[in-house]
Amino acid sequence: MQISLRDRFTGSILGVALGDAYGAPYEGGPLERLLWRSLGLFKPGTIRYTDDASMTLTLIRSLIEDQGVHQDMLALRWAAAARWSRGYGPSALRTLKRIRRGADWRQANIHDYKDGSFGNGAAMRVAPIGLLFHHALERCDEAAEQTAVITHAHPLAIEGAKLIARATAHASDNTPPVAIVDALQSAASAEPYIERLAIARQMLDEPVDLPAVRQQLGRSIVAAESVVTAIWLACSHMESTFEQLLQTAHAIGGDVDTIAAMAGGIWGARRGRASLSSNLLERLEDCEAFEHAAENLVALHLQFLESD
Ligand code: R7I
Ligand code: MG
Ligand code: MG
Repeated sequence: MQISLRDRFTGSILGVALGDAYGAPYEGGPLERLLWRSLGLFKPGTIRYTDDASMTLTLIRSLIEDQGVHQDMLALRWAAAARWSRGYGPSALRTLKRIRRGADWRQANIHDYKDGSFGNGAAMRVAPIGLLFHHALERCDEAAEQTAVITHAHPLAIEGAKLIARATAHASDNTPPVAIVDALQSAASAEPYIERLAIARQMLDEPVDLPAVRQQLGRSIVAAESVVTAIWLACSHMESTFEQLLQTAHAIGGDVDTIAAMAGGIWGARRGRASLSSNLLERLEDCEAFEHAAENLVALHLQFLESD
């Protein structure tokens, strides 16, 4: 079956939002879960998304408005949209608040950690870059880095964002799962990613072993301990339903919303919107906004293709 570009873009962005929203109630320890269960119930019948999908949506709107990555504008837009109630990473929220108060992102991003944060916050929001530049992987890398560094200057956070962007790009080109991991292994340069991608590649040939996934790939909010987990999750569930992917994300535990969001973006880019169930979509907060943004991203992609 032919899957259109529009179906792949909307599938990917809705995949991010669904993974995030349906993963959030399972994230972290008992206290975090309790807090999210009360925050997440703000509208009856609606599943609330968190920082992962919020920053993804703002990134798409910024790409459209600015006709590409404009770092200073993007920093201001992310800062303006940040709300603690969306469950931001602690340092990321402080960085965005500093930018909101007038600090330059080039200083704000190294205030808490001198080399910058190595959290997974840069990778969780990068799917739009993979879609927009899926025809030009070097530009994809460059744009992923430009978006990452605004809040996450650490090389491991940046490489994590590049890997998720590339994985999304390959998936949107209909690359089969094993070939996605092979391509990422050739692209990776930092040891933690090279090692984990080799393990993930091997795991694709074996039955799913969740304790091994948790131990060897990781499940934390640190980029190096969640990016490859998400890539494995998407690639090992490429022929499964989205609900099955979510179920495995819940069972892995840890940073569930983010692992499911990153995996959901990759899965949706290959499988397309038509493979997402309407049961899940019906309850997603702001579902139309994500879909509309993804459609605008298709138009920008086509515009870039024409001018190349
Ligand atoms: O990376 P970030 O935006 O967090 C994203 C996560 C996702 O799970 C979201 O769903 C949301 O829940 O948060 O936020 P940061 O605060 O930049 O980084 C996350 C955490 O990584 C920090 O709070 C630290 O615990 C850790 N961390 C570091 N620890 C020591 N040294 C990040 N960088 C460092 C570091 O340099
Ligand atoms: Mg989150
Ligand atoms: Mg998270």
